[in-house]
Order: sequence, then structure tokens, then C-alpha cells
Amino acid sequence: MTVSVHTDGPVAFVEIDNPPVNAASHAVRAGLMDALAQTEADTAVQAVVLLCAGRTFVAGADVREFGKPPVAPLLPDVVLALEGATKPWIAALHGTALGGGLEIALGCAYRVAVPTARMGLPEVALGLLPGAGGTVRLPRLIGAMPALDMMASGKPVGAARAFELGLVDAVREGDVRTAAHAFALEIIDVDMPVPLSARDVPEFDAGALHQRIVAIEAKARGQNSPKAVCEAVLNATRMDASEALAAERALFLRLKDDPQSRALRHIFFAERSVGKSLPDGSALPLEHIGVVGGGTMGAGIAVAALLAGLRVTMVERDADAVAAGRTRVVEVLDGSFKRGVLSEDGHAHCLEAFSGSVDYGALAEADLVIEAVFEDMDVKHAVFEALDAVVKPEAVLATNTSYLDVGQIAQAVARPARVIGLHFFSPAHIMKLLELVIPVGADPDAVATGAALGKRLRKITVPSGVCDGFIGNRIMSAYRRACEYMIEDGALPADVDQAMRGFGFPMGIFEMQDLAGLDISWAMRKRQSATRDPAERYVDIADQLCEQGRFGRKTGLGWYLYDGKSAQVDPEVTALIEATSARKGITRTPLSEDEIMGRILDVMQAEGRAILAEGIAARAEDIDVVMVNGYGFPRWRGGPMFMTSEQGAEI
Ligand code: 3H9
Repeated sequence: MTVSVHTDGPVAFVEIDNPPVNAASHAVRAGLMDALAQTEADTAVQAVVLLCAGRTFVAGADVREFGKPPVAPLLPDVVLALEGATKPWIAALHGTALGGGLEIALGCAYRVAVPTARMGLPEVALGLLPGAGGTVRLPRLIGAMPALDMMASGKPVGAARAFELGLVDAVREGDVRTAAHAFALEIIDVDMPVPLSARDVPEFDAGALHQRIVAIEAKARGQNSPKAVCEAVLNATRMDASEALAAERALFLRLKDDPQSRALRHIFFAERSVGKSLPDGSALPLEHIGVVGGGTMGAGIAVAALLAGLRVTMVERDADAVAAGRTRVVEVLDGSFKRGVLSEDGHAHCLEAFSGSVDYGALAEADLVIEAVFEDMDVKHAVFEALDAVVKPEAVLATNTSYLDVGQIAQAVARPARVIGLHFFSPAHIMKLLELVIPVGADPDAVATGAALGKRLRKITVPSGVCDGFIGNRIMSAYRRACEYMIEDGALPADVDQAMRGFGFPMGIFEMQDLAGLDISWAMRKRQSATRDPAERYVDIADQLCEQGRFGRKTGLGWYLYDGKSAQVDPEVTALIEATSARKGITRTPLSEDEIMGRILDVMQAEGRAILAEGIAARAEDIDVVMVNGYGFPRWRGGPMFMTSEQGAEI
């Protein structure tokens, strides 16, 4: 039984058991209606505790049902029915009461939570809004502004904050069933509270609400659901509850069929299923991680591991470099502490768990070592030879290279099968994406250990085969080349960047290069020049910029001219681009934003298809996950491969 009812004296316990997250699927909704009828009919029952088995209270509607026609009873009707119960229902919250789950709780007369419970309405992240009365009941319970903030951000709040907001009536230690039972006995003789939909929204500052709505809509950058949330909150403040509920339903149905929500649901499930097809292997227990290299990347990786409770030893070439690496680590940890993401104890613990050394011997007991040194095969080989001489036989060796051949790096050690790639993205302690690069012949246990580290660091770990740039950088190189062709053909960097921003990227490719610095890729191009196919079209505009010392933001000049933080089009760069086109005999033809984005998408999708055909990515959705989480591809568009399939094209 998905929903069962047990009575204990005057209290009935209605328990939902629908693993893994007790989603409000059809069986749950129907079960709740039956339980309501049963408890209403049972004259011995005076109060009802609604609770869930397993790890969490209901974590939302069953998102897998959204692609199918809805089947009654619908969740909004179930919540309405619960709200109409003649006996008090007490939602007993543990785990994560999210979306439709929290809306069910809002239909109950009371909410009791354990201290670890979290509550939120995250629908916006799925391109939706709360569609089972949340937009109407939450403002009536906690006020319009806090409700708007919760629904527009989608971020859950902890039990203590929920109590402050008035979202829960009590926070009780211990087992949720016992706590809610005790609460039920306390309120059994008290008059039932007025149902939320029969209440008014508490007074609020209309001007401040309006300002917040303007800010949310500006930040939405083309995404529809935050705007719909704002509209629904305004409805909740202006309409009576039944009108507002009807308006919410209409908005919800419109969003559910919106391609943006389909795209966001696609990414939601793609992220959760990533890596499930990895070969079976046993992960080595992870406690002690080694990091070779204390630059920005090495320090970021060290912090990510420290924050996950691992011990970290960083090895650098000399005492000064060790000190500089340590300083970087401490700075990042201090920043996390100041932002409140790390407690004082946690901060102290991380510092204690970190050590630096000039001696590779300090890595003798490490379970996994990640190399994050200069991108040069000889340098990498030297590091791996040194590691091979000291680490324990079962330790996994990983390289953080972003494009070198991991298989070739592995040749530096006696047992190459223990070598994998772990390609982090900067800043490594923040970015969610991790490419797990698997060379041919890699030991499945080493791969499983890499995947386990990714999980421990709470990364989205996407497996990739070995090729130049792996999944993400390979696609980025391809479309960057296409963008360079376009500026030679007639567009200007600002046109390309504007088209990308208009599409939903946080910034365009040229702005991004200026931010990252043009000199690093210049050095790489110089190294590659000997092996470049002379027949291949090559755009040398970036080289010309570098020859003039224009390395991007850090030098105040790059593709743009920088005045403080703002980027301005530089007529000198425009002249240089036009002169280059003329030198090559190209008649420049301006390109529209649609043409620019069309070309970028074509190239991304073609490269994605090649990556799939070569077996570099296991699934098309893995490519989407990489582009969305590492390269700024707008999440609400689902990724380049999702867009291909939506257009009905074969992948
Ligand atoms: C909504 O409620 C609309 C209503 O307002 C209106 C309705 C009319 N449905 O993330 P995990 C699966 S919209 C179906 O790895 P965790 C997930 O795919 C919904 N399946 O675990 C995975 O499956 P598998 C609003 C779901 O512990 C498994 O559960 N709610 C759903 O890291 C474990 O998931 C949300 O947006 C679902 N709603 O995190 C909450 N949720 O084992 C979305 C999860 O086959 N969920 N699954 O790979 C989450 O944020 C996280 O899953 C949660 C657990 C925090 C709950």
C-alpha cells in the first residue's frame, strides 16, 4: 500500500510510502483521498498525523507524470480536500518537503518539523510554479514578500528559519512520528485554525514587492517561470483565494507544456542518471587526497576535497610555492567562512586536515592523487613518474588536464590502468561539473574511485572518453572557431556576444576569453602551430591582439577596451578585424543575431554528434549536462542535443 492508515487512540497516522522520495504520484493522491474519507468516517479519530516512510516527506509531484495526461484526483484537489477536513491534520515533516509535498503540508491544519527538515517550493527550477495552491496559501501564511522570495529562488529553508517565518508551527527534536504524535495530543482540544485559503494575505509593502518583482524579472534572462511566479503572487494579493487558485492552475498548465519546462525536466533527469552506465568497479575508500600543484586549480580542488571532509596533502616544487598554495587554500576557506557556508569549527577542521610539502613522499598514504600542474606533456610525465615511485600500489592517479591525452600521460607509470582524468572547472570548489576522463584500458576500480570522489565532492560527474578537449572543451573549441570565422566574415565580437547573451548565455565567447585571459590559449596555439594542418582555415586575429599585449581584462585591453568593469567596443579592434578580412580578400557581410546563434548551435550539435559517434560521450544527455553545467548554456534550453531532438532531428 502506498498510503496506509493506523490508529492509536484518538490519533490516526496516515503514512505515505513511495520510494525513493515519496513523490505525489497518482497512487499517493488516490491513497490520500481514501485516507481522508476513512479518517473522517472514523468517529474515534480526533486528529490525523500525515507522515512519510523512508528518507523524506513528499519531495514534490511526480515529475515523470508531467509528460502524460493528468489522472484524477489531481494534486490541487487533494490539497483542497485536506484543507476541508473536519479534523486537524498535522503534517510531520522530515527530509525535504518540496513542491507539491510542501503544498500538501499547507493543506494541513498544522506543520511540525524535525530540526533537520528542509522545506521549499523549487518548481521554478523545473520551469514551473507551485501548482497545487502554493502560490495562494504560502503568501497567506508567511506574507507576500517572503513567499515570493521562496518561490522565485526555489531555495529551500531549514526548519529553524521555517519556524521564524511561521511556515511550521513547531520544531521538535527526535523521531518525527513521536514528535507529531505528541503535538497532535496537545492540539486535539484546541479550535482548528482557519484554513489558509480562507485567510487574507498579511499586510505588506506594495512598493517593495513591486521592486522585488522588477529585480526577479530582470534576472530571469528569458526564462518564463520566475515571471509566472511573480504574476501568481500578485494574483494572490489581489484576488480572492478561489479566483487566485484558478489563475494559478491556468499558469501551471501553460508552463507545464512550455518547451522551457520540458528542457528543465530533461536536464533534471539527465543530471541524476549521469554515469549510471559506468562499468562495474569497486571504489577504493577515500580519506586522504593528494594534490600536486598549488595554483588556482590545485588550490580549488584541495578546498573542494577539504569541504567534503577529506584530508588533503598538497605537493609543490619548493617552499615558496607550497606557501603560496597554502595561502590560496586559506583565502578560499576564509571566503567560505565569511559567506557563512563554513562554520567556525568546519573552518578549523579544514585547516587541520590540510598539509603542504615539497616532498612527494608525503603522498605515500594518499588514496588518490590529482595532478594540477602546467599543461605540458613532459611536465606531466615527470610528475607521474615521481608519483609512481611513492604512492601505495592501489592508489588512483588522476590528471586534471583539460585537453592532453590522458592515455599518454598514463604511460609514465608502471601500471597505466590506475590513471584517470578528473577535469575540474574553475573555481573548482564551486563549479558543479567534473569530467571523469576514462582512457582505454583503465581499471574499472580506478574509474569507480574517480566517480566516488565526484559524488563525495557533490559534483555532477560526467564520464568522457579521451580526445582533444574531452566533451566540453572540444565543443567549445569548435564553436569558438566558428565565432572567429564569423568575425572574419562580417560580424564583430560585440555582435556575437550580444547574440549569445540574447540566447541566454551569461556572457559571450569573446567576453569570456577576455575574462579568462588571452595569453594562455595564445601560448597553446603557438605550441600547436607546428602540427596544424596548413589547409585548415585559421583566424589569426586573437594572435594579433596578443602580439599587442592585449591579454584581456587583466591588461585593460583585449577583444574589448575596459574602463573599470565595463567593456567597450574598441575601434582599434574593429579596424584590425576589418583589415584582416580585407587582407584575406573576404567581403564582410553583417550577420543577424539569429544567424550567429544558428551557426553556433549547428557547430555545437555537429561536434556533439561526432563525440557520440566516436563514443567519447556515452549519451546525448551527458553532452547537455556538460554544456549546461560548465559552459553557461542556458539550462532552460536543455542543452544543444536536447534542442536537436526537440527539432525532430536525429542525433
Ligand atoms: C511539483 O511539485 C509541482 C506541484 O507544485 C504541482 C503539481 C500539480 N518526481 O535527486 P536524487 C527521483 S514539481 C519524480 O538523486 P537526492 C530522481 O530522479 C516537483 N522523481 O536524490 C532519482 O531517481 P533515480 C517539485 C523524482 O537525495 C531519485 O528520485 N519538487 C522526483 O540527492 C533520487 O533523487 C522538486 O523539484 C520527483 N519530484 O535529492 C524536487 N524527485 O533513483 C526535486 C526526485 O531513478 N527533487 N526524483 O535516479 C530533488 O530536488 C531531489 O531529488 C531531492 C533528493 C532533494 C528530493
